Amino acid sequence: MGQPVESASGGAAQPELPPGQRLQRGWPVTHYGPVPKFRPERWEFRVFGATADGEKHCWNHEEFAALPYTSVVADLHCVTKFSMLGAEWGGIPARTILELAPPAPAVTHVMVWAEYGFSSNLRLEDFAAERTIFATHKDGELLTAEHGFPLRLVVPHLYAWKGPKWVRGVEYMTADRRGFWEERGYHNIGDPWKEQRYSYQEEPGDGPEL
Ligand SMILES: Nc1nc2c(c(=O)[nH]1)N[C@H]1C(S)=C(S)[C@@H](COP(=O)(O)O)O[C@H]1N2
Ligand SMILES: [Mo]
Repeated sequence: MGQPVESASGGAAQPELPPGQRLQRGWPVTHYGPVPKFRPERWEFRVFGATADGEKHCWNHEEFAALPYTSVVADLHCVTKFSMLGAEWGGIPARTILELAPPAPAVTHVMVWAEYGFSSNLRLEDFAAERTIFATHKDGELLTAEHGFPLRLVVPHLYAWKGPKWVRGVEYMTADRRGFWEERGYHNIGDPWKEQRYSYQEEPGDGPEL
């Protein structure tokens, strides 16, 4: 679901699953480290780094939850080779954040930060993609703690590690820098359709020196 029927080059129909992936029934929990406890009074979502106005932008939980809500149907592809198809993610599009807290013109990448210092870097174009969404819900229900409550990023066209669970903020960057898994052997870009799993597959220009 959510994948084009024809490939960009025209012609062959695209399979539902990216190469090397298998369909998973149910929804496994995959992450590094413990599940953080949500403390609403301490929670805030921060946009910082190279913002257009040079200021930090913060929302508390109530303010963030009041932002315009939408939904996106998207698949989740874990680099460990399972895929979950056709989930409906509800939440706030990344584009809304870009509009409310615009980046400076020099921004090329973002670092998405989560609880316990987990992070993932994205090219600005991937973050700004129409279907990139900060999800609060899946299939109409609030996310559970282990799946990222109160907020996780979903980047439908990239491997799932590019979408941190328990997100707390976004750093606008004027140069690329590797996030948690990108420093630990995973590919800097992570396109599942190109099977960009590991950093040793990177080509010049795909990411900063390791
Ligand atoms: N904060 C945080 N987010 C994370 C991870 C993590 O280790 N920490 N793992 C990622 C990986 S590798 C995957 S496959 C998905 C899994 O999401 P799920 O547990 O909801 O299936 O979360 C991603 N988000
Ligand atoms: Mo994963």
